Amino acid sequence: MNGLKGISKKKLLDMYRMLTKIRGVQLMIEKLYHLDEMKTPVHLCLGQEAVSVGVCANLKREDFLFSNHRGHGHYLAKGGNLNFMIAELYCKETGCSKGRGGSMHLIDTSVGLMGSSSIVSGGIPLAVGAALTTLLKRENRISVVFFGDGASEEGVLYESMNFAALKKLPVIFICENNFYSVCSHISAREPDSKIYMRPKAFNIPSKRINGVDVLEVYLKAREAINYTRSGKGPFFIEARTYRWRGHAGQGDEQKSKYRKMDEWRRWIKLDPISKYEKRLLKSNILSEKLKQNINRQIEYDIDKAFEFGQKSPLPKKRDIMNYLYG
Ligand SMILES: Cc1ncc(C[n+]2csc(CCOP(=O)(O)OP(=O)(O)O)c2C)c(N)n1
Ligand SMILES: [Mg+2]
Repeated sequence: MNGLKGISKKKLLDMYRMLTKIRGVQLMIEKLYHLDEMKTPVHLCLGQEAVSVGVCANLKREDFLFSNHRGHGHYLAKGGNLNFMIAELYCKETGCSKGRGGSMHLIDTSVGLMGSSSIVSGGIPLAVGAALTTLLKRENRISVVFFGDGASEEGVLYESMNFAALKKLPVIFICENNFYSVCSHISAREPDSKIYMRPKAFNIPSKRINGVDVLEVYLKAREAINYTRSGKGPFFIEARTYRWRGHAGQGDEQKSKYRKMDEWRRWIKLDPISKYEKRLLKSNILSEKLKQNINRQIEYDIDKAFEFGQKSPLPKKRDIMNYLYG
């Protein structure tokens, strides 16, 4: 049965579940972070959930994904294991990076997450390299990289786009433009903030999209992914979104110092989840009962994941040299 805009009911509900899951996980991390048991800096993606969900809902397990420091939503939406992600935040042996990476260095090749990098823009050339491998091996998968507006100011993006366009590589660049790099607004950093116009200099097709509307993200990402999967080369998406909290950690005590408060309030009202939820309820795709069941299940899974993370063992001292290369 068709739901909205020709998208199946199952897909619509899967996206609702994933949005709700990512939101719930972020709120729980924020709630428990002050206990100082998660020995890792955290960069919450509250407010930005629709970009991860809308893009990844179009990807296959074997597609490569590269992420950045704000990567919880990317990992979960790609099919990542919640228990393993939370254990990683507790730096436990059972974490997806065996407790060696923490929040900014998630990796799980079993679902195609080839790594998240704390080096701003660090994932971009890796995604292009992975796309080159795919092309040379004639495999049928694409490579996708998420990065921020701040990363779009790094020179490596332009080298990477040039090479990707030259070789028609199957790579999709997703820039999550949340307008801030730490505390600097984009208008204080760039003379012209039309990020999506820059790929055009390399003949890479690009689009600016509304990153708080999951249906728009899903549909526009689908177009981009179909284009790239069919062998036509790279595609670039600038998804405009907003980070609700500070750059790192809980809350945002500094927000009135570097943000305009009416800007903040306007974006909070554009909450990607409540708007989507209302739409689903109105179209009878979601009922109050189903909503409650979904939310209850997610709360249960989140509680279990935190319990798993807390109770899991730390890596052993004798294994300290494992996974080092030199
Ligand atoms: C190469 C490099 N430069 C600077 C930093 C410090 N730094 C960490 S996150 C960040 C801001 C990145 O902003 P953006 O790419 O927009 O991502 P967002 O935090 O907004 O999601 C900076 C400057 C870094 N980690 N790596
Ligand atoms: Mg940013």
